[in-house]
Amino acid sequence: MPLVGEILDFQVAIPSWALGAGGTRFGRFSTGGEPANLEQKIEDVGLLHALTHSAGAISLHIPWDIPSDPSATREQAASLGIAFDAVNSNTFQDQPGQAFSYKFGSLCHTSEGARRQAIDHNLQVIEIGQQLGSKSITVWLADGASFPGQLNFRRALDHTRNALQEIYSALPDDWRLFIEYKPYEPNFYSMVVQDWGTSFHLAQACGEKAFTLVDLGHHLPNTNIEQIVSTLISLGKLGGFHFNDSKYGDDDLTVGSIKPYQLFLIFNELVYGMKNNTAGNPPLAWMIDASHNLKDPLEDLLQSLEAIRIAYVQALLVDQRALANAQLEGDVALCQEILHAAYRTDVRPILREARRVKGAALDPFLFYRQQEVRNQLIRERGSKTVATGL
Ligand code: PSV
Ligand code: MN
Repeated sequence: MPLVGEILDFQVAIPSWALGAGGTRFGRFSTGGEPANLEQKIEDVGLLHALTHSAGAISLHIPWDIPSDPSATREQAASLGIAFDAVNSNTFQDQPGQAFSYKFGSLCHTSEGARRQAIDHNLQVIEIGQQLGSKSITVWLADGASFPGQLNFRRALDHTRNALQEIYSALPDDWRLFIEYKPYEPNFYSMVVQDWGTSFHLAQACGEKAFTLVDLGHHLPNTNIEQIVSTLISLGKLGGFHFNDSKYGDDDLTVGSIKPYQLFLIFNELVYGMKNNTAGNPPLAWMIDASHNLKDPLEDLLQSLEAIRIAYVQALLVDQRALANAQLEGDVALCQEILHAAYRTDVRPILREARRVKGAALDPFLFYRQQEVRNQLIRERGSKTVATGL
């Protein structure tokens, strides 16, 4: 079957914080059987990978996931075929015993001591990542202001740039630095790294191993994300992706649950960009960054993994030559027909075949339900377990 080969190597990292039931700021409803420690989180990713053969990596958040014995953690992951994707730093929460508070920011803070502490934390995250075999760090900053006048924009950006440059200078040669952006939340008037342009500027100021990371939920409604993707790849500065879906803001819903056509259009630009990679953009880091409080988190991740692969295969089906011709002719209706022909193709048999080739479950979601995996986890781990993290 065509295309099966192209998707066999397509792996998406699972974030450690999506394995437990998520919450909103109003409530959290445990499903039971959630992983209570790093070992159990890796077990869960191993299960997802065994079922799908598409979740071969985990992304850790420090300090939520500090390994007590890194080589044992590494061995456990390797035995399940799991690699360590980007490590994520956390300067958006205060930790017990820390000298300075991040209430008014971290890398942008007016206090040199707070900035130093946040930089040192990122350096420690790189060290932990090195012990595990990660090759990248993702920095997302909650820094910003909720009221006009609270922050001097220019000074905040200068501090952030200087701090990121210092973190970048400690980056091992074979590592990459990903800089995430977000227009609002938790700050509601301004965020220091508010958009892809600011992230791009910071990545440029750091150097060739620094890249912009696009989180689908980090855009104002109706933003043309596929166009951002196209621009960043053409500049050679797209580092990776955090997949989720949303109706209004950073809703962190299951990938493809609200706007599957947008997801397809994004993949169309990714596929086109990577096949016409004139700026030498390195391979992208793919990760799911979704979490909410209604579904079984593992079922939710299975649905997200499937949605990502469906959009990817559909994008591979776009007749790029015909599309280019139709664009040359100014045949707008035909351009739409070509995109829709790919988008409306049922590619699930291709995914099933890819899983069969790799010995994974033909229908992972159904298998998970039939085997009553959640009940097994509840029996093993208890019904009141609470995942660490968000
Ligand atoms: C922030 O909204 C974000 O997308 C960043 O990637 C964080 O690291 C992650 O969510 C978890 O808080
Ligand atoms: Mn994210």
